[in-house]
Amino acid sequence: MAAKNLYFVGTAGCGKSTLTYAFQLWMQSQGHDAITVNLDPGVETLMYAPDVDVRDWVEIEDIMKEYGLGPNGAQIAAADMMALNIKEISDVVAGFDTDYVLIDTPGQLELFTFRQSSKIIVEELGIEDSALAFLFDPSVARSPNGYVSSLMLAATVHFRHPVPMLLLMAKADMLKDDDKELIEAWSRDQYSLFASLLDESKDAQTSVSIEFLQALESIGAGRAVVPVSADTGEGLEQIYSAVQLALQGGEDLD
Ligand SMILES: Nc1nc2c(ncn2[C@@H]2O[C@H](COP(=O)(O)OP(=O)(O)OP(=O)(O)O)[C@@H](O)[C@H]2O)c(=O)[nH]1
Ligand SMILES: [Mg+2]
Repeated sequence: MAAKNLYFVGTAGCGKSTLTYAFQLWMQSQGHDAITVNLDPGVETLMYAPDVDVRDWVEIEDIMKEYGLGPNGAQIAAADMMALNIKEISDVVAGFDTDYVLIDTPGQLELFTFRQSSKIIVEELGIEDSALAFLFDPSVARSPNGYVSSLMLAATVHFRHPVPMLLLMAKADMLKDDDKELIEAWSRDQYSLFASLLDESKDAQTSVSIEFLQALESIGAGRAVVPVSADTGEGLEQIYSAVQLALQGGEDLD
């Protein structure tokens, strides 16, 4: 049986790397095999030792020096070089006997979203068995307008990578209970989100948010957002069941 690929995706600093590792530890504590793959060629320090590390093939520092590029240009070059090396990277990943491959993606979300190289990477690693975990950053998504922007971003990523996608509210431990309840209500029921948008001091952004929200609904992007925390372990089990459901019709690995 092919391993399942789960990509942790989201804006810079939203908690992708920490959650990738926390989820690996949780999987292992439940007796499931999971390896981690670092797809971020620019990361300087990681809090875990990835089983497969793209920096073994491509390193930002070297690219900057060799081609005289700045950090962003080098990221783009690195993404293309990763795609050129993806057969070899994918062979190394396939060499592990594991149920799950947890993939930590770069903070430059636009690279993963818009570059053709990332589509090549996802395909080569096995698109059939892949899912995305899109992380909302609570510092953005706790306001109604920020929540709608996060949904829009998630919808854009999903549009580019049409595989099952889970929406996660990262760092849920940082949210006050009241905020968490409100966000859960928004995620269950779009009318409560409409109500909160209208409650906020109404400005030009509010009407745009409402229009976008209506558009998102009509393309079916409204879905539950699961609160998760790498710190407390909240929601990790739900990530597992949601991926099982999405990729295996709900049977447990065991
Ligand atoms: N309180 C809390 N902090 C967290 C959690 N997850 C991550 N953090 C903190 O958020 C910061 C960023 O975490 P990272 O895991 O490096 O985020 P990232 O999305 O991988 O960052 P980039 O790869 O640079 O885009 C760090 O200071 C983490 O300690 C969490 O669940 N709760
Ligand atoms: Mg990271």
